[in-house]
Amino acid sequence: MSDKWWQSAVVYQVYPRSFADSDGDGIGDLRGIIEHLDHLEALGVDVVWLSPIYASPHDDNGYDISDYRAIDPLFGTSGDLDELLAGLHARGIKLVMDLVVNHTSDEHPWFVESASSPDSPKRDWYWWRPARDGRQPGEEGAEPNNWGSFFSGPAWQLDPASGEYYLHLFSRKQPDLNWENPEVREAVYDMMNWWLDRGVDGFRMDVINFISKQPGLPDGEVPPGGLYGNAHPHIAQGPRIHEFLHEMHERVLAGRDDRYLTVGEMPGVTIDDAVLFTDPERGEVDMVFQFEHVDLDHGPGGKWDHRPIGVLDLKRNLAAWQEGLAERGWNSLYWNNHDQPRVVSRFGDDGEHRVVSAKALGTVLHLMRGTPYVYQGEELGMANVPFDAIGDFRDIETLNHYAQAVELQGQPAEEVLVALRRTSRDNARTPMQWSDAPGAGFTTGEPWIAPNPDYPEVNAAAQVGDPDSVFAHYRALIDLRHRSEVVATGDFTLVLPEHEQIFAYARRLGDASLLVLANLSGEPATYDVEAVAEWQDAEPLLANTPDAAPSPTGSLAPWEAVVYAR
Ligand code: ISL
Repeated sequence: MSDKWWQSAVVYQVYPRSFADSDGDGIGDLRGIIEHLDHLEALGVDVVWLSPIYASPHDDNGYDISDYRAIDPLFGTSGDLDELLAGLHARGIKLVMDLVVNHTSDEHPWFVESASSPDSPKRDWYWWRPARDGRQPGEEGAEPNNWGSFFSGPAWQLDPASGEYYLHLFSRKQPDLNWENPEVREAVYDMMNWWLDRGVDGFRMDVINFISKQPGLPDGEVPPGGLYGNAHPHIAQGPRIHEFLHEMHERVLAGRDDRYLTVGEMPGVTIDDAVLFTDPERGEVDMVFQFEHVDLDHGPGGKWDHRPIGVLDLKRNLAAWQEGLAERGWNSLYWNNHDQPRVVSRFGDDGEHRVVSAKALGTVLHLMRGTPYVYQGEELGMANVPFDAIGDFRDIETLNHYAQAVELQGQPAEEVLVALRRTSRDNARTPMQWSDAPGAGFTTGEPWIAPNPDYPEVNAAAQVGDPDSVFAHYRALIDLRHRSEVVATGDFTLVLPEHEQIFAYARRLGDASLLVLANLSGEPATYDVEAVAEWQDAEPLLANTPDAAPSPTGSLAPWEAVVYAR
């Protein structure tokens, strides 16, 4: 079998605030997750990645942490976490925690102490800088450099007491830690060891490729029509990034056994970088989350500027990653997480073809080489949300963008809302749809964000026992990865590479091979059977329609996906 257990594993992401609410306060919690462990077991996943449950002011739904070792009372107690861990382990499921150490909350005692005085022993734990030369603190344009925050506005916040600014790449309540300071690194490694000693099985590392900043923090390029300089080239894959990640690996994971999983979230990471980050010989991380395939539909103006893309764009990009990490390193595979709009609405068809397109997209993703991630509700084919007005959104990135675009830049509100409906992170954050009960079975109270109105139709209760459901299809895909060494570790070759509707590929290992054929369009598709002659006498292994042909015929119905094995 595979040499690493995670090569044949599937990870399920739980966003606790939106998963299940056990106490009726409208916010998901740990006991809610405990109540739904059967769902995860039925799906057959191997690992749960739990988004942050630590003490937090919740400016960014827990990605702003004020105590890394405490459970936020909103989510439960430390005992609840132990019970969750035991319940998962009893079912053979591992628990991977979210590690958010590019920044802390501004309410973390480290930052409170750092901000207390320029002479504080922790002053240098964060990025404090005086006003730009010749400017008075607070004056327009006095920020130490021109960087914009990823959540709109400048990336610097003035502390009036000292007259200095601190850096925050995200919200002003998320000051960036200074990883140049060895004390900061030690404190983080200590905390990581503490969690592993407590029995968790690894970490998903938030924007971990941002921890080494370009010394000098140079100004960024201002894009046309933009208000701020782009920080990204000066913070991503910075000069010491490999050193820091290797040191972290040495200090935390190297002395332990092979049961752990580490995945680095890395916006802007390239294939060449990813090979270095994930080469096992280098001892950094097991795999990374890359963003190229989910950024393809972003125009020059960024995530709110939609650019239509086709099947060719998508499959060329995914194939390039398959090929790039074929010899060294490892891919993670995902369509969705708590930051992305729902895949069935984005690359599928959330109307007439919702079920079949959700299954087709699941099929092409899960049978590539890499470790697949399923985001809560994806296994039900949950779709984007028809948000009515700005008051329906909750996400800080979304609300800040709206305020900047409409109030500051004078863009028409209705136009901005169109972009938010399409791309807002809140599309992923509405309650998990458990049943057709009021509140979608998520809560008996008032949910913190309204459920998608399609819940009476799209929900777990309707799907779990139904062999034709999206859930059943995801379960079959997960099961196939567990059983098939070709799926886990076989080679990848794109088939019909120039086809504009069909995403097809072969996986090969020794004499065994597998053909995945998927029409990712709402029109019938034809193709040259000669190109797949090798599978004429193969067996259909899995399909998303009841009447899949016994061998490749040269045509596929809209959104039809079939897998042949020989
Ligand atoms: O892509 C981005 C920056 O290049 C951001 O849009 C996005 O926030 C990025 O994916 C980082 O996400 C992670 O860190 C954020 C948090 O809000 C997200 O929820 C998290 O997944 C800050 O902690």
